[in-house]
Amino acid sequence: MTAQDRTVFLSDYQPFTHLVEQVALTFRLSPGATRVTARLSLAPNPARAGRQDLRLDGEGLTLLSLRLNGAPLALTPDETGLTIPAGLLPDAPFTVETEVEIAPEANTALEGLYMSRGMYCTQCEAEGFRKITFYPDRPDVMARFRVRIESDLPVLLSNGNPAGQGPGWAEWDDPWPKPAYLFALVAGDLVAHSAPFTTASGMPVALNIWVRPGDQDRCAYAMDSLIRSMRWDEQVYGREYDLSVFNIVAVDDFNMGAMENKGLNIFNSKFVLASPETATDDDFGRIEAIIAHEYFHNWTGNRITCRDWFQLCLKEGLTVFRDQQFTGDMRSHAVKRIEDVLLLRARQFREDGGPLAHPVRPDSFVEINNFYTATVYEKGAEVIGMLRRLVGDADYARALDLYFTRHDGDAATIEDWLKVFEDVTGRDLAQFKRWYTEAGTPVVKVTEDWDGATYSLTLSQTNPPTPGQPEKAPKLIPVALGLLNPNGDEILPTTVLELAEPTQTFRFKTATRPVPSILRGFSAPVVLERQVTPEERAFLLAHDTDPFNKWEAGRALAKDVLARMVTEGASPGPDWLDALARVAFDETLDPAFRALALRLPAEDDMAATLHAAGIAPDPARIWAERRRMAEAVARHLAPRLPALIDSLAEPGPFTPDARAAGRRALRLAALSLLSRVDGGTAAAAAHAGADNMTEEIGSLACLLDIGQGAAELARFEGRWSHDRNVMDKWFALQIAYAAPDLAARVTTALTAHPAFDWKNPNRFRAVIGALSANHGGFHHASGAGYRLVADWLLRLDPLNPQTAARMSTAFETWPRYDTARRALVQGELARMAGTAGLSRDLAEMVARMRS
Ligand code: 0A1
Ligand code: ZN
Repeated sequence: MTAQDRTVFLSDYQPFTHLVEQVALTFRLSPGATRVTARLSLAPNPARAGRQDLRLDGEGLTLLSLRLNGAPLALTPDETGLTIPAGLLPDAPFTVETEVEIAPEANTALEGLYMSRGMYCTQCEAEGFRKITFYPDRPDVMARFRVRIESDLPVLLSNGNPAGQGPGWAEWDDPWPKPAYLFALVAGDLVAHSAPFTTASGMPVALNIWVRPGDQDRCAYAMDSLIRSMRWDEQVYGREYDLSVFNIVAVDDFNMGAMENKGLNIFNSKFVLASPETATDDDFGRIEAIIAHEYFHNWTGNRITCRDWFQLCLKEGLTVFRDQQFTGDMRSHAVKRIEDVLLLRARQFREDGGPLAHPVRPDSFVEINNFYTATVYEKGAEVIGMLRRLVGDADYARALDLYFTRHDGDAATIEDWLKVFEDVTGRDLAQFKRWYTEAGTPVVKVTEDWDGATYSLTLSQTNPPTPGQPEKAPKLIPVALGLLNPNGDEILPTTVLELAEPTQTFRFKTATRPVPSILRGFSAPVVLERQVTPEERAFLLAHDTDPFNKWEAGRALAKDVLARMVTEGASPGPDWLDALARVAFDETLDPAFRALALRLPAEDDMAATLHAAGIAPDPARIWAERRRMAEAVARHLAPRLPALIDSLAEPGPFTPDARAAGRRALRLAALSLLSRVDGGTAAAAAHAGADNMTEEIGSLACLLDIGQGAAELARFEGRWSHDRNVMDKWFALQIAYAAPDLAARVTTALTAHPAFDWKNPNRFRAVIGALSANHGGFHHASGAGYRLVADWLLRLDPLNPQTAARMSTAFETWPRYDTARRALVQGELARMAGTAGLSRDLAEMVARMRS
């Protein structure tokens, strides 16, 4: 069967034939032979006329017994499930009981019930429940679950509220109807870091973070983040928690970041465990954001879920948007926005501009796991940000209240979501909906004119073709605009222009020619094209009152400089270097912002930019020129760097708050520059004296970047070999900082390291993912980078198709490069496609990238 034979279409949606009122599950846990009994209370669905067969999904299950209303049935399942013919089914409510056997210890795909270092855990989103028992495994089938777990392990957890326990067993009852993808079970030798919480309306909740013995002293930050998330959702969205317990479990083997199972979130341990010695500021930030994200899903995802998997952005886009708001409130809105846009451009624009482009709400898929993408998540969040800007904060709040009251308990759609905004505002959102249904990043061209009295701004949009969508109608694009006087005063505060036509002109009365600040706050996920002089960019960098556009001006300047270095062999001029220095040493600016301003454009970003300008990027040259740029900046700033570094030293013990983290980020940015001129002296000293992981690894990176740090690397390994999450950093760092000619060789050497446990997704990503992200190394002209990544994907695929498929996106950018590199990538894609037994996951990805 080819990948395409299994295509699922949104247009084929039909409600399920039956309703599931109640599910009773019993698990008798055993690594090689777990018994699962399921008792489903069913009734015909009145939404489906006539008698219908009952189709239950089930994969890899050994069926031991099957009963209908208590009477044994002799039916044989097929490869993907079990059908009970309509003729056998009563017209009234009935029960189906099954007993199956599964082998969690043999489950390397980490989907369904599996084992991670002696502990049982589950991952059911999107379609993992069918690997546990026969069931209608689709999100619009919502049922009440009662679960009994039998095992000698001390901690036995499932969704909902505890409903009794004794030696060797525990029961759980979840009062909230839920789809099967939110089911979870954990059993293990675990300890809890616990805290009490009382909801706004006075309901007590026991909060527990379950970890392996020895890790409980690394849960405080996750717990603090959880409590702040719960309070924030009450205060900002009016949403309270709804069970007597909230459990989080940390597991070492996990395909993704974390999972929002009702009342029992399961986390990749790297997004829970943190101490100053083991976690960087970035880790602390990610823990806070992911804890919030999963918690926020309790309302946006669980109480209101998705009708079908095409609606994935309904829960993911909204929940990402909410976690972004939360982080902004906790830390800095300006810094958070810049970081989010960097990520959006690096991942989503890249996806949208290549063979894997798809709409925020796709209309077909082969394997749904392949659609947990930057487009669904990050662009899905951008679409909500645009909607909020268009309707305003007050109507956004009213629309969300209506969404929660109207759809609580529903499996909803994007149409339902947009309808609440239409009902609250009276606006017709038909044109806006194209953001959900059409892929691709719009390009907005800007031209302007000033006649002495009126300033005219003309905006034109083009919507580039994407796979399967050659033609597109114009979108509704909110363009936030401010106008500045040449003296820096703001003459028009931020105003939202609505670009709805292919071309529109907006006019403003002004007696001076203004400097426009366009797309403030990155008000729409578009590419802005405008001829701007370096002087005007420098002016905006110095004077823009919008922090995002202030940063963006500096970014655009740096990209222009680097582009000219790559294409013309130019050198960074004093104007740009001075402008950068002014920001770097401006004490009135947030250190975190200054650190971001000092970050040079990424190589992959430069490659995309050159490609957009019609130039085939040369990765080796981009790498070399970017280094030359860093050296020029370092020389220019050098005299003032030691004082800056000293002034940013944090007195007293480490705190993970945003203020301290921002100071460390700027200090490390300065240290990295200084290393290029002092031979690494300051970085080596900082490394030797580091008392936290941010400084320890940050200073080590400085050394590796200048070809030093061998002794430090060895010491680091000796010190941290017992800690998996820290050792992931050790693996990744060496590859990230390897020069293009060496990257594949360094990677190969590390894959021979005894600690390279490639079946562990975190370790696999730390090594193979790091090579994919090393632009010069991955795209090396020899093809060694491509070959090595493809080899390892082929090796991982039979064991863990989901992670193999996800990581294959490394190849999605091939159309940007020269014919030789394209041929090399096509060769690897063809080799993968031609491999016998390729998973559906990887086969779909490879097929999409080849076409
Ligand atoms: N819903 C989760 C993401 C997720 C999706 C699939 C998974 O399967 C391995 C795991 C997690 C989230 O958005 O956090
Ligand atoms: Zn999510």
